[in-house]
Amino acid sequence: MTAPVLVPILGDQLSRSISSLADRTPADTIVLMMEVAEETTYVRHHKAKIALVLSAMRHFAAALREAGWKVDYVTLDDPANTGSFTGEVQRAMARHAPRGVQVTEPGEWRLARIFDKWRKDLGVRVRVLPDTRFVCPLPDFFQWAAARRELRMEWFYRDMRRKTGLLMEGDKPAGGRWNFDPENRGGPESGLTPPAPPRFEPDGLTRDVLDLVSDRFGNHFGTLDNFNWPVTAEEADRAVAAFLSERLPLFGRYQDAMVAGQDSMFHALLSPALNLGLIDPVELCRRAEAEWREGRAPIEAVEGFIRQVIGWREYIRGMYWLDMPGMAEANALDATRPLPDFWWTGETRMRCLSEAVRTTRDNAYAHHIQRLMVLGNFALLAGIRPQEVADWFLAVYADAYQWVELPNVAGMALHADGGRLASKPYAASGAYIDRMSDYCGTCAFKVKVKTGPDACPFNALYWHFLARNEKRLAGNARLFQPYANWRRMGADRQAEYLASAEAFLATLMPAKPGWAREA
Ligand code: FAD
Ligand code: DLZ
Repeated sequence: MTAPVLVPILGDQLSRSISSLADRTPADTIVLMMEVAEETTYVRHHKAKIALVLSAMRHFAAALREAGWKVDYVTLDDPANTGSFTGEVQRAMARHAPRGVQVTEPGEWRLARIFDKWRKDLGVRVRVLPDTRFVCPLPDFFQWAAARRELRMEWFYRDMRRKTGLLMEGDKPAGGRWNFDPENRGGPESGLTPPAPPRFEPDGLTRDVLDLVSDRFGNHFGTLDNFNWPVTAEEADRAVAAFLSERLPLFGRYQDAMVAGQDSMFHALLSPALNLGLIDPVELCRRAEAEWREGRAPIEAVEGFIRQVIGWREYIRGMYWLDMPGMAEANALDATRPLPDFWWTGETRMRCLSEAVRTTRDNAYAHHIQRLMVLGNFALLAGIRPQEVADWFLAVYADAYQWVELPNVAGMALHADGGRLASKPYAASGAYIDRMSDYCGTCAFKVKVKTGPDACPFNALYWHFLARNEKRLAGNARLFQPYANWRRMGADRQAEYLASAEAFLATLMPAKPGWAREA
């Protein structure tokens, strides 16, 4: 009998179509799946994120076995577990004496470097295959980027529409426009009650994992009480069906709206399953397109959704691999303030922020506008060090892997990349949050008050941010009007704003070390 090929499958490679298995047959393949301490703690992930990944891994292994594959599965509580991918691959090599190792490229830079070492050190041929679960192969993205001075998502997205044929009529965009964003800016309306997401009752495998996580990671951020993520492709399919029929029609209109206590609004809640590989993104978009073509959802909702998946998600991934490793260190605005304690405790009188931290703790989820315009906006205006913000985002969300988290944090939210990803910083005062949410009415701070101890801190922080970054940002054409307003307001008013912002910033308590990474 010929020696087998060892195929390690990582926790976010749970797709039956994964490239590392595509040319293999069960007869001479050993699939290796590894629960390892290094992955569970390289940042101290939210308990629900660890539970999701481990439960989905165990279900995937069971499905592979049922389909006839030999799966060597190392559990976290195996006494011989070395705690690292490299240690576990070496142990598996001793067990199976494979003739080669075949693996799909990883989603994070640090693991790509580890795979490079395997190529040198393992003593057998190591094939690293492209991850084909994206519309845009990385070499194509690099070529696209090399041909342009400005790397705007909009142009990339149109290419992805042409490539997939999604929402196309020949070479023209369906509905006559590429972009329906202007129709997608609805604020919260009173009495808005989005349908509850479907329930996924934990089965035996998930219950075992929940017990393991609460025993072993009880001191990590977050709760397991509301664990409700799909952990198999079948459950993810049910989540897709529920989204398409119940929430997609209003997804566009309320995409940017925030309502206290409504943690998911009309969002898809599909990013955890998409990023694990339980859903095929193009197939998902084809199903969304059918909702429009068959008259069940309006074009603005469907276009808005498809833009997120084949536009933003693909573009973000391309930017990550294009700009790493520099992206992890980028700090174009020289932001040095430590992350405030309330990002972990939720204890702040700012209602928008306490709501965003609460849903994050309860669900390992916050929707996009909470991440961008509440948390991200606060970190941008307050000048929090990007690496601390990135660690927080990587730790707390069920969908967070560095390839998708970091460009969103460093590029989109914090402008730490100097504007490579977003043509202007997403900076906003309290008025924006008031327009797009129902938070401000019962907030301890007053959104209409501009300065002083009762004023919404976003108001003065906004001008503080513009003032301290004037040399860097005043030349940005999209900030012409805000800077004109700043200059027109006169020295006394400017000084009031700056003093008010400084007084607020002085109240921020830095987070204790050890929340996101071992102290
Ligand atoms: P919906 O709003 O329903 O959108 C549908 C899908 O579009 C999502 O499932 C997601 O796959 C995709 N999508 C939408 N926007 C983006 C985007 N900007 N980047 C990539 N994909 C997008 N997304 C993650 O998957 N992981 C992260 O770690 C992550 N971190 C973020 C950090 C910040 C600071 C910001 C501003 C955004 C981040 N996002 C991240 C993007 C986005 O907020 C989430 O994808 C979205 O909230 C997931 O919820 P949903 O499935 O309900 O999405
Ligand atoms: C996120 C995560 C966690 C918490 N645990 C594991 C694990 O034990 N084993 C595993 O294979 N993968 C895990 N993952 C996902 C990896 O961290 C992920 O594959 C990399 O971050 C690359 O995106």
